[in-house]
Amino acid sequence: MDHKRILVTAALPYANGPIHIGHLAGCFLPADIYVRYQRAQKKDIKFVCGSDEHGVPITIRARKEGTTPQAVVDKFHNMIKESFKDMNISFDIYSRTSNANHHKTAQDFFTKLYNDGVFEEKETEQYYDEEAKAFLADRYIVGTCPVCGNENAYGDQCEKCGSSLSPEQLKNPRSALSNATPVKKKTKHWYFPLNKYEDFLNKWIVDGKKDEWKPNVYGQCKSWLDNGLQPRAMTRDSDWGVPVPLTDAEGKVLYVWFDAPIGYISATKELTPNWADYWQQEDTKLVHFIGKDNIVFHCIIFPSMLKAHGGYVLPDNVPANEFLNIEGDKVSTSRNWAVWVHEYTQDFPDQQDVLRYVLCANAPETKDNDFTWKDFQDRNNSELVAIFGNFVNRAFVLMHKLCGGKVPPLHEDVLDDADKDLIEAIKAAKVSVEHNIEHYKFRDALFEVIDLARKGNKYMQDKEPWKVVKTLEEQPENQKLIDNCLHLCLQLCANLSILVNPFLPDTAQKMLHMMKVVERMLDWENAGKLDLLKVGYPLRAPELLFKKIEDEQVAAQVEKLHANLKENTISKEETTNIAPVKDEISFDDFVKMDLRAATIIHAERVPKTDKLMKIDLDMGFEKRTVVSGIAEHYNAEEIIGKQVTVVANLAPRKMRGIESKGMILMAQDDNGKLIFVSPADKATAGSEVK
Ligand code: B3M
Ligand code: ZN
Repeated sequence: MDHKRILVTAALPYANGPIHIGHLAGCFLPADIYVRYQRAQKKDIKFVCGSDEHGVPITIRARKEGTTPQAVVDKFHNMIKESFKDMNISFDIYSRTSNANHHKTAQDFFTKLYNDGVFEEKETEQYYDEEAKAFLADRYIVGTCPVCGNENAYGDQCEKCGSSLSPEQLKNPRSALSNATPVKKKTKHWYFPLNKYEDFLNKWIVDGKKDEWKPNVYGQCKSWLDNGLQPRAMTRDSDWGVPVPLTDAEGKVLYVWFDAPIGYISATKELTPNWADYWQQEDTKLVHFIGKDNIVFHCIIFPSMLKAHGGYVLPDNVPANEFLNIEGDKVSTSRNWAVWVHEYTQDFPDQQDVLRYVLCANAPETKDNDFTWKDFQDRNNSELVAIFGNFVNRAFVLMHKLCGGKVPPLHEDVLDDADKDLIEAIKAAKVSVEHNIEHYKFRDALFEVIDLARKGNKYMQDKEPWKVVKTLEEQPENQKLIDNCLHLCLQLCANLSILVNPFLPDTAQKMLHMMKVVERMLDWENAGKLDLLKVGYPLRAPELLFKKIEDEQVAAQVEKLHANLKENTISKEETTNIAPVKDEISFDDFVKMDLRAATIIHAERVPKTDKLMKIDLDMGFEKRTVVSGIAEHYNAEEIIGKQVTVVANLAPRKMRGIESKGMILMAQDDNGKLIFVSPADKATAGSEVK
């Protein structure tokens, strides 16, 4: 379909901490590149975002710091907004979900669904902390695991043995907020029947989007749909959030993942009185830029909400990036292993474009990627400085030296193959940059831009106008060769400024200044043209576009990362996660346990459960099936082939009708993710672990 207007959203960051470069690389930078490109294409486009200011982590943080949730979100909202501005992320609006407009918009949305009878009302008993005066979400109840005796199991799962639990199964439950023993209390909630939207989603995604959407996005959707959807509560017991707009709903707020995506609508409303055009006209192209952990919310839940409401457009695409690691390690905010944007802009003032360049060149578009300071330095020094900056600088210096500071003419009569090839390269670059950006391939697009600059360097190097000038006394007609070389190099500079503008906006502005041309030249329709700078037009002296980054600068950054790492200062919440050492056992007890190396040969989620995965193992001497509580942490496909350690002589147990023979050993990383205890090198399946 031909779209008349585009609405771009970037995932609303939680206002319970500052943003780091992983956030930028995940969705804000790609969204900004896309939007800047479409603006240059003169498209009717809006770019909306804002802070996500609700949810349990914000209330927990406030409680810990002895302050209010509002104070927490005020602080981080402003900080995040500043970071985006510093990095030239060009939102048309950066709003926030604690404001009145959003509360009303979200409540109206809920009310419409309520009045249409969409929700299912259910009363259940839930644990309540009388000291903290709060209902306890699963993660805030701890107790003894009925399966393995771990005293610090969570209300939804025992991370020791992997059992999937409900809070009722815990022995000696206690509140993670106050340590008090919680009591059971009845509570009513409103559930959105996702199961009723399976047909709609299958038609829309599986039949409609599989070739357009990125494979990671489509794959996740498919596996959710294959496993079957279940009703989800869209309300919570809390005093922080958007109040549920019903008379019998005191102390209840909308679930944060119900209200947050509606935040895109509220922000558009705040931005323009024509907001409805962008949300309710079929010829709008809606694009959600997100990180991979948000796929289900943007592709399954929010579209179902929009469908249930009626009258809204659905996303045309949901380009989700994978994660960016730092120096080989996963970003962890609790360990402070991150490069914070507000610190970068302080340490590298006026070098926003360098970070934008590196994050785009190294974007986790198809797989997790790694940011290292060494790579940051290399890309700056050997690509931005040595290729792009060097080319532009030489073109300007030589034009001043050999052509009197003005754009020289082009002499058609002496055009040679090298000249013609360069002209073709300029035209081809426009086409491929455009194609790649339209298909959300920002890395490839950026490589095309750098490659064009590289071609410019090579062309100039081959033409050697600084040598030709020495022949002029004997062959004055050679001035034509010099003119042609610099004429084309300058037209190439003009083209580079247009092509680089979506990626490195500050650099494009500097180039405009040097060329003494107006902003309008950056219109995309000018890309590929060879008459952008008029013959005889005087240009300014060059200014340096990029400067070298020194070894000491990156060494200081690496040092800072390690110095700030909270490896040894274990926070209170982390100590509660670490179980005390159990009673001593004898060696004889130990050898009773039969541990074996095994290889995962097949895995699938157990339908209608969130956590259970059915795993087939090659044990060397036999094949067997084990049920493990890891489905929240892994996709079935990604674990096939992995080697694991298995307790082979554990008495079999039935889980959801499946006989589980043995247990796969798991540890936990800093983010609470379960990770396999795998042999470090390839082990023979079935070999004993001792
Ligand atoms: N607040 C951000 C996150 O998961 C979450 C996105 C909301 S988008 C509507 O990091
Ligand atoms: Zn357990």
